[in-house]
Amino acid sequence: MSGTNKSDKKRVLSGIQPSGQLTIGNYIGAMRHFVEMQDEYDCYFAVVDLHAVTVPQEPEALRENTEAVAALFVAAGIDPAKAAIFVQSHVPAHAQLGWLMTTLAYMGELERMTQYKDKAAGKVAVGAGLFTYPALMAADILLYNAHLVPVGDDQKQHLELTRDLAIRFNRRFGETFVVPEPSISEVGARIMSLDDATKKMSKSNPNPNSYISLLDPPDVVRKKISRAKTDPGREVVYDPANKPEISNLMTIYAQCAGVSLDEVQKRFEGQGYGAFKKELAEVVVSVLEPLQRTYHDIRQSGAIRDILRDGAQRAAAVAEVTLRQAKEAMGFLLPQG
Ligand code: AQP
Repeated sequence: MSGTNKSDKKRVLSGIQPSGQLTIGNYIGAMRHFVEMQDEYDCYFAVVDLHAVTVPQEPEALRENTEAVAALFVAAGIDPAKAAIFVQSHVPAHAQLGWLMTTLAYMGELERMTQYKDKAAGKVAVGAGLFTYPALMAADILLYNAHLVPVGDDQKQHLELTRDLAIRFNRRFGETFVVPEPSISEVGARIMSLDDATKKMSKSNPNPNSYISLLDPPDVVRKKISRAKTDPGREVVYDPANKPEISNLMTIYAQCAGVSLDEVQKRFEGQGYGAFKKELAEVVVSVLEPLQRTYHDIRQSGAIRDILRDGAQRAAAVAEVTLRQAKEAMGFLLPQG
């Protein structure tokens, strides 16, 4: 198999788009799992800026968000000495293999992607990059021959397409890529909006009251949680079908406090939504405060650019080997030297 690990550790790859300020949904669904995996696996975590530009981005905001996401990786506990933290566009192999994957993906497959349908809905002009996004995401993963990809539930369909493309490539051109497995946790893989529990919490939602940003000051967190929509009644009971709003808030509590949903339910028995929301706000603040302190220290130190330079070098060393193997397998005449 190509791209075999230098170490015996299995590989992990995941990415987050710098398309806004990261939310507690990104943290619970993805980032905290990155931290848990970094000791056991050979990890590569990317700020996927090429994905972010599949919808319009303000240039200054994109630059700022790219550095902010990288700093949040570190603030959340990813150790750059263990995991390579890098910016996707700093490793040109992503765009190159992305193009090759676009040639393998079928229109019908891409048309079925629910994220594309959601993001394109109601838009007069939709960029072609939004449509081919899953082919680039497949390239991101396959370049590292990643065995595992920690993601939230919304990325499951893209992961299935990545597996299909890897299998298709291997059948057509010979064994080249590892077929990756998604790593999706049972609880917290889909945190919902604070104002509508039928919608996923998203950093690009124009209503800031719909999400808790990882950089929201404590008082903003308290205000957003006190205003979060709740279901009729007052019982703090986990019942996603009939009480989706309170069940979502209970999931956030459980994930931030490190307790089970059962424990949350028992703890707030007979207390009503008001008391629960007050404690929820404090639990969230207790996770965010230390993370924000580290974040501001890292930003002030200016260390992030060095971390990203080193991360890109480590990532490119792996990605370029795989890209070369894929191109060779497809019949490209490779440049000499
Ligand atoms: N609400 C969520 N609950 C759990 N996990 C989530 N993720 C995103 N939202 C939630 C996971 O976070 C990782 C990074 O996501 P992304 O930035 O690549 O794009 P996304 O999935 O489209 O996330 P957003 O916040 O909704 O971004 P925008 O608004 O730009 O589209 C992924 O693993 C994702 O599953």
